[in-house]
Amino acid sequence: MKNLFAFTAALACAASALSCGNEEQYHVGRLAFPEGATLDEKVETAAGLVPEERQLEWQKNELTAFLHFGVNTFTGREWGDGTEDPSLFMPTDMDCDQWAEILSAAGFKLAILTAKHHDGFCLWPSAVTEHTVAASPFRDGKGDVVKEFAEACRRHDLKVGLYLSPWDRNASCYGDTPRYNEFYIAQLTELLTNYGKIDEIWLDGANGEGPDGRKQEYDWKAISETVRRLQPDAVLAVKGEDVRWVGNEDGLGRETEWSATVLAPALFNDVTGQNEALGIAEKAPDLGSRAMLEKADNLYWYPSEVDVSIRPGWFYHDYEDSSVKSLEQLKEIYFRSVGMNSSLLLNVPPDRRGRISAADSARLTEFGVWVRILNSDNMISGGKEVRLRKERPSCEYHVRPESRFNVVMLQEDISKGQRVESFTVETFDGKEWSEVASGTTIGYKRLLRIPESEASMIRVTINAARGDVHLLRPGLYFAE
Ligand code: FUL
Repeated sequence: MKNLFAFTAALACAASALSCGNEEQYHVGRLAFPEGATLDEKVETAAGLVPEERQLEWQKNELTAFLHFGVNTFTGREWGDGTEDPSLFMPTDMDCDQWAEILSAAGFKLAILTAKHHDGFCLWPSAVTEHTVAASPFRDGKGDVVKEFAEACRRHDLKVGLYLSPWDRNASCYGDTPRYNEFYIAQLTELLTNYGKIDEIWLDGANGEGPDGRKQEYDWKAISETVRRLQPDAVLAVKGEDVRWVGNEDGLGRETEWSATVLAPALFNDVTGQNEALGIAEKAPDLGSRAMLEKADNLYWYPSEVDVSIRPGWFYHDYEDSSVKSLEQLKEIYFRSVGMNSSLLLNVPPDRRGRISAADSARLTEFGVWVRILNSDNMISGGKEVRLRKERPSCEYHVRPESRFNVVMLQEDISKGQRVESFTVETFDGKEWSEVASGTTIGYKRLLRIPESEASMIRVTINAARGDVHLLRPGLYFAE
């Protein structure tokens, strides 16, 4: 097995527009700072932290859909208590192709289904519990929602993700630590073995006590090893070590969002206790500044995912049909997630028929059209990836004549790390340069909304960075 903290690869820096003489030191996934390192040394080391291949692929998805579906859909609750009768689960007209078709057409690349929520009811016929679809009237007890979902996703070019709640309010072994861990790994194994390629496993953080107040200690190491063994390309989210919960459920990313963070995923925190030592959790406003690097011993590539529901609740409730988020709200969420170095995980819960409701489907279609138009016409002419060094930290790009734009898109090549700490964007109108935007981090993607502008050139200047900056060709777009 790869040594967790010492997997350092010295890779030649990739081709860039500017000369590229030096080699850069890369650390894949995580690193430990050398003992006694000064802040400057830590900053330099941090610049070389790069994502695992699976994290890099995940980041490119940008739009992921969440599908909360289960007994709560039929009880009207958000958290079931595990005593629900499986016969409640009775979608009258379930059609996973309808879900996948709508999501794919709206530009989503991955969809995550709640295979099991906190109530413990399994949407597949798990062999280790009777609390499953097999005990429901759905398809005469022969149904398997996970199977139908996975197959439909593949028919519509969507990657497949599954939510398997660690907290289980039905399992009698919950809280009996070794027994429940075995039970949970058995369920995970079923999901990772019987449904083809899985791209994301979502390990929710909510949990309460088991019967008689017993507290469950999860075996994150065994969970992670099971996923690595059975689905090496899948990312593990939230309690997993590949993808981080942004810290709220409102669709709000951070202005300053580091993918190289001092927040240790549960698996590694169990070993280092770094989060307690630093006094941080997922909600902390600062997870990666120099001040945090100074205090930390370890750094993790742990990019942010922004989860939010298209409705007030995570599960479908018909009384919320008139509270579906407006297109304006979804645009705002897009800029605050995809536009702030995060991935958007938008929940669209199927209704009691087992279909995406008309209201949600209409809104998703509008949103998808808006996203497509926004990204369709880059008004920069020419230009390519550049490596910006300290001595020459800016680059200029020509703008297509007679272009009107109000969004600037910046991207670092994160396969070479996340380094920008402060930047400025200026436009040139033929006579003078004017600043139109500025910010702190860029990372995988930064979208900056600016007043509607015209220009013959734009200039991006890096005011502070942790090393040479690998900037991809920027974008200028017009958002309706
Ligand atoms: C939370 C859960 O408790 C909610 O029910 C929902 O699944 C959300 C995405 O995560 O922690």
